[in-house]
Amino acid sequence: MTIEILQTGKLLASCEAALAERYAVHKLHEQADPNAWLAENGARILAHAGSGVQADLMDALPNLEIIASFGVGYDNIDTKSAKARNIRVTNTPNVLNDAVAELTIGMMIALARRIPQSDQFVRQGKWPNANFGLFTELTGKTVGILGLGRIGKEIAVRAQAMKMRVVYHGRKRQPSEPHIFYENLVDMARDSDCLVIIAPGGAGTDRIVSREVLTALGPKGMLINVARGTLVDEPALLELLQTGGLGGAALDVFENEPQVPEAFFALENVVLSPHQGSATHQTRDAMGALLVANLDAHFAGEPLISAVV
Ligand code: NAP
Ligand code: 8YV
Repeated sequence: MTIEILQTGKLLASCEAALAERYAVHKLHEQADPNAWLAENGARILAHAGSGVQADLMDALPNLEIIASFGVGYDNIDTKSAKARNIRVTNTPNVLNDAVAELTIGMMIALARRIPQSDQFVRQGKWPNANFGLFTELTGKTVGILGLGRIGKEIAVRAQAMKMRVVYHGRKRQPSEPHIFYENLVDMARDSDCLVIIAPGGAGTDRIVSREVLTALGPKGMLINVARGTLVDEPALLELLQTGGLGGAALDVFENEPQVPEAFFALENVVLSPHQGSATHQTRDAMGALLVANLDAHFAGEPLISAVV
């Protein structure tokens, strides 16, 4: 019997090809009337591949067994509802650690040295008439990592290689880690030159980087967010960047992606990126392969490789 699975959005081509080889794949986003399609066919669907599954979709798929998510963060999946319905949920951890850590370091240097702005300076023919200016060096600075998890640890290694001091905040101290632990995020921000956000999104971290945290980071402080926009009080961030209360920000993620408040575009002290943390061929292929491997394991009756529920 061919197993029928559902996509609700486009996936990476290599991932879609691998799914199509193994399963009968239905694409809800290509249906003229998705609700009518669900009413007629929803009961045949055993798996969802992609991301962003809420309780109403689970209700429309009464025989759903597994949600295989593309990405490590699963804040856009209602895991509580999934658990209540005995639906398994998998994600794609670890295979993206290096790519995200690389982008984080890249954005941190880009912000400190104003690399995007200097590129524009040269392209716009301004160099013959002016010097671009002097900026900040990361060597010897302290980076506070909010979320010293799988990716956070890879960022720490790279920051140390750049002769930075690493400190961290999380819900608990990690005794095997050599870095100083801060129980209080405001205190860590006050003692840090750069604050890197790499903790999960969701209710537990909503606006955890508050106005108070940003103010503690201060007029010379740099915020680097590669986690989720929801972790930051975005209006406060914007205001502090505009008024000099915060030194700068490098942002890969935003509260309402892909919409970015236009006021950011006018600021010289920001570096913006369209959620590119894991966006390399190598990493995205590995994420797709892990998504498929989780589905294969499930339908073979084997243990899941990376289950969150
Ligand atoms: P992880 O291994 O689970 O690490 C998460 C870290 O956050 C842990 O150290 C955890 O420490 C800390 N944390 C969790 N809840 C917290 C809270 N309420 N307050 C403070 N710290 C908390 O996750 P990961 O694989 O490194 O991924 C982290 C996140 O990065 C993902 O969830 C995703 O949202 C984001 N991400 C973004 C991109 C991108 O493209 N920009 C790519 C991949 C991932 P404690 O348990 O000690 O609190
Ligand atoms: C996205 C990410 O999932 O893994 C995560 O949590 O944020 C990213 O890797 C990826 O951009 C696919 O949408």
